[in-house]
Amino acid sequence: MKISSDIFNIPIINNVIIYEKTTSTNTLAKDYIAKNCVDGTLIIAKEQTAGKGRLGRSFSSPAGEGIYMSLILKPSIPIELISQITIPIALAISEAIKKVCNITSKIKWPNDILVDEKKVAGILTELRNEHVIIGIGVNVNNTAFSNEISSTATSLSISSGNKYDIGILIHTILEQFYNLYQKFINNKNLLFMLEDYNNSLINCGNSVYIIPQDRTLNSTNPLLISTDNLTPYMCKGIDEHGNLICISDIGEEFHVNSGEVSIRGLHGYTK
Ligand code: BT5
Repeated sequence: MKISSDIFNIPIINNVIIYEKTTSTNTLAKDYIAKNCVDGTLIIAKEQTAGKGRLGRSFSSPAGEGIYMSLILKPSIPIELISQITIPIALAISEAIKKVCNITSKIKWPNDILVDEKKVAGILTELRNEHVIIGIGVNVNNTAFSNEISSTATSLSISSGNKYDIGILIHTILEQFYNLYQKFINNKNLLFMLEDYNNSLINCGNSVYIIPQDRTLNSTNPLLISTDNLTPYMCKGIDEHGNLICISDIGEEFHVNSGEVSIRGLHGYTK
C-alpha cells in the first residue's frame, strides 16, 4: 500500500500515520486524541487484530486485503450534527467505489456499504472530547471470508475479479468525503445530498424491520437477530438530518434516529 503525498492536498488531512499492524485504528485514535494530536490526523493500518464494529461487534481486518483507517476531525458544528456525519461518509465510500472500480454499491442505512447485496464496507463513528473518529473498513482484495460472515460479506475483488490499489481508494474516499463534508459544515444539514444518498439507499422503497439495540447486542451476525413481534415499515429514504423515514401500514410517518436501532429487510439482510 502506497499513500501519495497528494493526500495532503485534501484540506482536512494534516497528518498521516501508517501502522503495519494494530489492534484497532479507532482505539489508537482515542490515544492520539488524549495526546492532543492535530485535527485531521489519519491513522491507517495494513492489518487489525481487534477491528471494531458497532455495539462491541468485530470487523474482520486481514493483512493487506482491505482499508482499515480512522480520521480524527474536530468539526465546528454542534454535537447533534456531528453524529450525522456517517451519512456523507457512506455516500463518499459508495462514490469512490464507483470512481475507482466502476462498481455500483448500495448503502444500507446507516453504516454499511453493499455490493451484490453483501457487505463490502462498514463505518464506525465515535465521539471523543469534541472530536469525531471516523472509522472506515473496506474489503478490497479479499478472496474469502470466515464461515461466520461468508454469506453476508464480499470484497470489491470478489465482485469484479480485479485487484485494486488500496492507496488510490483511500485517497478517493477522502476526496469525495471532503467535498460532501464542506457542504455539510456550511449548510448544517444534509439536504444538498439527499437525492444522491436516497438513490444509493438499498432500503428505499423496501419494507424494513426496525430492531431495537438490545436485540442486537449479543449477535455476531445481523441475519441471526430475531425479528419476532416486530412490525414492518415502508422505508422512504432519509430526511435532512440523516433519520430514516418509515411509514406504517396505516400511513403514520416515523423519523428514526440511527443511534437507537438497526434495520433489516423482511426476507434477509437487505430486502
Ligand atoms: C461495522 O460495524 O461494520 C463497522 C466497521 C468499522 C471498521 C473500521 S476499520 C477501521 C476502524 N477501526 C476499527 O476498529 N473499526 C473501524 P457493524 O455494523 O456492527 O458490523 C459488524 C458486523 O459485520 C459483524 O458482527 C459481522 O457480522 C460483520 N463483519 C465483520 N467483519 C466484516 C467484514 N470485513 N466484512 C463484512 N462484514 C463483516
